[in-house]
Amino acid sequence: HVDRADQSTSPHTTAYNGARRVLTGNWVGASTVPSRSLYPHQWSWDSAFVAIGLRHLWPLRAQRELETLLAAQWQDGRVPHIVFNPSVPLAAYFPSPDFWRSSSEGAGCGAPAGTETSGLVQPPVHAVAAWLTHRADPVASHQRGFLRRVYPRLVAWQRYLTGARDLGGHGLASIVHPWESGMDNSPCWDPPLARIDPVGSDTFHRADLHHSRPADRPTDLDYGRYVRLAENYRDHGYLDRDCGHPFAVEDPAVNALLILSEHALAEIAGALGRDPSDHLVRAEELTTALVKRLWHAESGQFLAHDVIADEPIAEHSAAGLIPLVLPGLPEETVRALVATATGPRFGLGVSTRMVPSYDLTGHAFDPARYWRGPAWFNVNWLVERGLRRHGELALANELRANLTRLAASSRYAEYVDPVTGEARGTRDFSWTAAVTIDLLA
Ligand code: 2M8
Repeated sequence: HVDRADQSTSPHTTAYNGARRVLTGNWVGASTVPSRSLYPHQWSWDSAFVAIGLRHLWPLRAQRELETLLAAQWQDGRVPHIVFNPSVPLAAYFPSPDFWRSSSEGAGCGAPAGTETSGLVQPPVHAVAAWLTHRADPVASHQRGFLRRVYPRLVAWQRYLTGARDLGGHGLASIVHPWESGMDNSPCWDPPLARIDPVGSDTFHRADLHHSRPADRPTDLDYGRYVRLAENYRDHGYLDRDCGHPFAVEDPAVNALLILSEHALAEIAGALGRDPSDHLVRAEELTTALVKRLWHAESGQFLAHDVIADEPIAEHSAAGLIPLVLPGLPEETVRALVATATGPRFGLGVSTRMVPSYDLTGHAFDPARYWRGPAWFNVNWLVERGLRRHGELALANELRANLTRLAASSRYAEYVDPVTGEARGTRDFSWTAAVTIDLLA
């Protein structure tokens, strides 16, 4: 810990204080919005990253963030990707609650009756966030029974993913919509999305374009396909077994975070005096499946697998580097991932300041457009942890310095140009602030 009193004007202090201001401003009473303008509800994996930052400032608020999200969990175990705030006007975000109609259409899956949510999920970072939040103030956590209350919910969430969502039959979780990856318009989804007939762009109204430059966002054609897939899921009651998912992909980042969360559940079980071995066995089995199914030695990284076409998706995105965050990977896999991160596709420490979301040399690379090239702060926080875990300290330190500097200079941008660091998307973005706090604390 750095003595902040002695460093009142240092860039470190400025970045930390700015990040605290963002998290203060985006707190809405029982949770945090990703952005006051663009995303005025609660998002699932955003809240996990937010808790990881909040725990350094207000540990009870971090617990509350996760509890609010988990209170909207469905009885089948899914943690919805958006929990809607009923006081926000419907027109503020598309698709709004009247599109998802979770409390009625999702009733067969045990969607809550009193809260409106989406029917999709997002990457499972929650057990990791819960464990880190507990560790920030174990006494207060224990007094409130935090772990005891969240543990069964987190277990049910993980089991939903390894159960109903094992659509490929190899033990890995599948996503059924690009929004579930959190990396909405990644070029990885172009091949499986090409099979989806888009709805007309005159049938919906995008609220995002009121708050962000169209060149920084997905296209109307992307949205036409997102809407088609979400409608299909809803119209089948969000039942995975009935819906004949037209889009099903095993994503390396989602599965790596699932495994990391299983390790966190082992820690939580241990802290609760329970036997952690079931979680450790599952983590090991999932790691074996991940490497067997998604590792591509010739690419030097993991690739997503299209479950419907039953083939790997030959696009290189940062999702394929995120398994670096895991313990228990084969040593040659770790070495190859570091070589890929620092090689021509991602340029870390050479041509980029942060890992781009997509291959710099790829045909679809665009340094401005959302998940098709810009660098994202949560992704880079995961890469930083992975580099540090595997002893790449110089690279990790450089990435940490770049990340915290760019967060402040971009006014906590949603994403930045990976080469120039120019701010993109919205500003005062919660997870950008949260991971900055975590790296500076
Ligand atoms: C973005 O996704 C939402 C849909 O969920 C959107 O574009 O409207 C993604 O960047 C996603 O990863 C993120 O969780 C969400 C809120 O920050 O925004």
